[in-house]
Parts: sequence; C-alpha cells; structure tokens
Amino acid sequence: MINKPILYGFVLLLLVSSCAHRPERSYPIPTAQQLEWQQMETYAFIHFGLNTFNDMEWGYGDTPAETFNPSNLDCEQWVRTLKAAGMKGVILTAKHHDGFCLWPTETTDYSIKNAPYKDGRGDVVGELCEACRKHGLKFGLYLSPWDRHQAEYGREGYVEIYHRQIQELVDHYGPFFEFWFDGANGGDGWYGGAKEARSIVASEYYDYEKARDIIWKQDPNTMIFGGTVPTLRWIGNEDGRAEATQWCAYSLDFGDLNNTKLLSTGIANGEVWLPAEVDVSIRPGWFFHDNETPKSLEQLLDIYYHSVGRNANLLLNFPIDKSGRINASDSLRAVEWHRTIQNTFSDNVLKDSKVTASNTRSPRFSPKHVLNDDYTQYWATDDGINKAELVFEFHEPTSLNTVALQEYIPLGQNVKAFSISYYRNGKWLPVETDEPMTTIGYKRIVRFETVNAEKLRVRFVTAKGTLCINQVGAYRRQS
Ligand code: FUL
Repeated sequence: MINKPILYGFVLLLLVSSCAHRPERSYPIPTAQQLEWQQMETYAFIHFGLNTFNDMEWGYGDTPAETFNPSNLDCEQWVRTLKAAGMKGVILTAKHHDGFCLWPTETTDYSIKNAPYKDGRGDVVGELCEACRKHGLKFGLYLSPWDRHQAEYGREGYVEIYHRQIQELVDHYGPFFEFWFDGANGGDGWYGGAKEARSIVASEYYDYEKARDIIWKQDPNTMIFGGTVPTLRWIGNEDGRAEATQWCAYSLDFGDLNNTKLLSTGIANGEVWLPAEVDVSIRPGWFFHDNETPKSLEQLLDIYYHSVGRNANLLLNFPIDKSGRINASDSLRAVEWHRTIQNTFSDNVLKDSKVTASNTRSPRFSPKHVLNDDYTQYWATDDGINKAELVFEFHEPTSLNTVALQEYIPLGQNVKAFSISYYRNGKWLPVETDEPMTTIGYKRIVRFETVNAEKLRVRFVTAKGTLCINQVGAYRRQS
C-alpha cells in the first residue's frame, strides 16, 4: 500500500517542478560576453590619423609623418563628449590602412614618434586609454590588417609585424572590450616605395587565429570584429542600417562572412551566435574634412531605430578634427540626439497597465515580468506554445506611438513575426507603420502613427520555440 499523503506530495512536487522549470534553450545562444556586449547598444568609433591632416580617407602609405600635428588634442574632451552622447565605449583607429601608428611602436618608424605632436613623445592610444579608465568608458582598438606603408606587406614578414603590433597594444593598453580587424584588404599602396598592387588571400594570410589568441591570452572576453574569428558581425553596409528581419544567428563560413546580403539580416537557422554591429559615421567621411557637416537629427534618429531598434549594436563614428577635438557641431548634434532618445524612452506608459497573457508557463514566468527592469525575469509560454499574445489594459485612453520589445536571448532568439494592435471604441485596430514586424531578438523598436488606446495588444504570431519575452515598453516619441 502506498501512503496517500506521500503520493499526493510526490505528484504535487512533480507538478510544481514541471511548471517551474525554465524553457529549453533554443540554439544558438550568446556567450556571457556577447550578451554583455549587446547590452551596450551604442558606442563610438574614432577615426584620427594622417588622413585628418591631409583631407584623405585612404592614405597611400607615403604621407609624411610630420603632417600629424594637432594643435589642441584633448582625449578627455572626446571622452566627456562621448559620454554625454550616451556612448558606452570607444574604438580608436590605432592604425588605418596608411600604416601610420598612433602609439610609439617599436615595429616601424611610421608613427607618432616622428610627428611634431609633443615633439615625438605623444601617444594618442595611451592618452585615450587613460581618459577612458578615468571616466569609465570601455576601450577598444581598430588595427588595420592592410598596411599600405610596409615594404613586407603581402609577404610573411608583415604578418609577424602585424602580430607584434597587436602584442604591443595588448601589453600597453589592454584589455579591450572589442578589437577590430578591418575587412579592407590588399590592393595598391606605397609598400616601402614599391608603389604597386599586392593581393593576398585574407582568410589565410593574416593568421587571424594567432592574432585573436594574442588578444584572448590577456582577456578572452574581448569581442572580435572581422577576420576568420569574429564574435560579432558587420551589418554589410556603412549606411547605418540593419534590415528589419535581424537574426543573431549566423555562420562562420568565410564566404558568408563576406556576403553583404546575408550579413544585413543574419541567418535564421545559422549555427553560431554572431550579433550584428552597424558602423556609420556622424559625417559623410570616416575622417574629418572641412567641407563636411554632421548628419541631421532626423537622420541620426533613423540610424538609431534602424540599428538598436533592429537588434543590432550601433558603432557611431566621430572624426577628430585638425585641432585634435571632436568638432563642436558634431558634439552638439550627438548630445541633442541622445537627449531626444532619452526623453522618448524615459516614460513607459505601460508601467501601470494591467497585463494579461493568452498562455503562461507558471507564476514564475508571469507576464508582469515584461514590465519590470530585471533582465533575469521574463514571461514564458508552455513548451510547444509558440504563438500567444499579451494585452495591456490602461486605466484611461493613453496616447503612444512607439513600442520596444525584448526577447530573453540567453535562451536564444525565437520570434519570427509579431503584430501590434490597439483597442479603441469597441474594436481592435492595427497600428499604422511601414516597419515590418518580423524578428525581435535582443531589442526591437517599432515606430507608428500616434494612437489613443484603451488597450494595447502584442501578438507573437510565429516563433522557432517557446516564447520568452523579457520586456515590453510603449512610449510617446516627439520626433
Ligand atoms: C572600412 C575602411 O576602409 C574605412 O576607411 C573605415 O575605416 C571603415 C570603418 O572600415 O573598411
């Protein structure tokens, strides 16, 4: 005879544990470092070097080092400006394609050591690194693999130089939150006076595995852009635009890593987690040119909604001007842009609404969790329920025109399609927008015509797996 209370207790335990367990992971999933990186959302690029002083974008490799002469260089001004523009980190071009090094390297004379700046005792990489530590900004570097100055470029000797340069940077300025191996490769250049075109097979020539290992020996958490060993991916254009459908899943096939069409959307059934980064300059050029002006507030807002709002990080470039500063017109525009975004997202009008879900896994995965700021809490459906809806009921009709959604990506990215409707005068109506409502991922933001809603409904229409929604917010955008 089985003792009844024990049997009931056992059944109850089974029931409780089956509803309390979290949904299965839906692979691929991010590493802890990728998640932390995705949570940065916006950080800055800095392009600065000989090009700045010679009105160029791609120096040939023979521009005299003496021309690098900022009159008023102040890396703290850069960092203060970037922080006021909401940037969480900065990536500096330690060396661009022209080969000129912004730190006093032992590997070449073509460096800041031979520039008049601080009588050859300057070190822009070091100065920025220090300013970042002081003001709490994450620090990263761009070191162009293509080097149009080096005589050995295209031969083994250069690869050794490139790796030594990485080692110096790691030793003196690491650790880095991100390291950029730029994709522009080979072609014509000065190459120690040879003045010719040299082509290489990038996937083999640079020994990217070794380059990565040098960086990871110090800090295995450094995110890597480019080469054969990326932990994040380029979005495939420099216009500041991710596609609406945006999967973090991708492949490590070198062909795919260079396929701009695939890069712009990700690969729904890709086998690795490779989140996208949108890199774009606040001005037309990456480097400073007197005749260029910053993008308008409206353009920059579009860039924000088409990057962060489409499940991608934004790497926004600030060209340093000839004085050695972020130009006032750029900093004013960037701060205005950041404040506009902050104003929009400061008031989630759903906060006091009553939320209900068509299906909920268990109280531990309550739909209420989508309204709190705790990243570890989320609403989840039962296993096998990949279609469900959330309804938010307001105390009184509430106007709104923007919705932000987040999936709980530590368990993977699942949603393939969703829709947003509002309830007014006894009927449900779809919101008006051109924005396709497909994937969500880490974050998705949809702008639409302002509605005055009694209720708001988000329907998750198709998904790869169990729904795990971490956050839903609705806002009133002014511009
Ligand atoms: C490209 C480079 O060729 C541009 O000059 C710039 O540095 C951009 C961020 O990456 O590949």
